[in-house]
Amino acid sequence: MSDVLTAGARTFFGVPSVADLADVTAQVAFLGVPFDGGTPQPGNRTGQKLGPAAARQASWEQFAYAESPEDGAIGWYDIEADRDRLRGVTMVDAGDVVIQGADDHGNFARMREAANRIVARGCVLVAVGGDHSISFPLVAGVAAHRRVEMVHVDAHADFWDELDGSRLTGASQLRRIAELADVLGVTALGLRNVEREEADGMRELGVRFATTLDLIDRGPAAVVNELVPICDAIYVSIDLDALDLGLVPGTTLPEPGGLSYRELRSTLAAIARRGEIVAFDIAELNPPADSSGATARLATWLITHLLSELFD
Ligand SMILES: [Mn+2]
Repeated sequence: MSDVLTAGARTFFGVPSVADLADVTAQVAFLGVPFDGGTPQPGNRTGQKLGPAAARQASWEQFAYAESPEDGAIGWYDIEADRDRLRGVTMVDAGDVVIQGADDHGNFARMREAANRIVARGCVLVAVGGDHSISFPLVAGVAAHRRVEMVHVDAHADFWDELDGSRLTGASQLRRIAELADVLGVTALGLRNVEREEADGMRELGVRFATTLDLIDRGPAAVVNELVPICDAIYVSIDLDALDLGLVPGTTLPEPGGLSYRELRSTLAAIARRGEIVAFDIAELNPPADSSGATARLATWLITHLLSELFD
């Protein structure tokens, strides 16, 4: 009765789910990180923990996946290039990291462990948050397996040393990442709302950075080619607020004057030409602020477009 009924939980893009990371053999593994306990207070909105579920829902129709898991993606037709994209790429949904209340040490340890196991299986990790604090344990887990160049695409630098005594919020995670011995270098792109103290910190720690205006005025490829070194492995973290406020009302801290969707795609395409993107995350999808669902849809198109670059 498959023409009448549909069964099972929704996964990212309808790909098969796996119950045990040890069984993962696909080229791509999606990971939900339903955590918003790293949201800086006061004043910021929570709700990012609902991001993975909203993204799974929004992703359902963007490309097709074969009936049989080993056949991989059927893909999608890219009319602009008159080509089929993602055809045959194998993917799994690894589920969500276990998040338990009042156990942030354990929550972060599980994020780190999940990311580490996925890349150790040879999969490209695609993590969907969650607030931006998740990037620190995810990068740490990836870098423990394979040293990476870090590229952070965000309106904000997220470079506070600490905020009200916490060193692990989504306002500090890039600084924690820059302090990791297994991270070779850090580039921050798309900045436009940054405190002087953060900019000073980035200069002290040798973080390369470009503003939104730099990307728009000089073009994404010129900026990326100047700042991101040619390297073996890259981790990309994308905060949706790198995009213009009007495109991402359903993010936590939308900022005007941001990148267009095309400019972000061009930025990511240029990054993908500097080395192998072994993992990326999309942070700050905030479903309570996303009444139309358009931001979730944008986030999942961004995943589709970036994966299409990686497997072109
Ligand atoms: Mn951020």
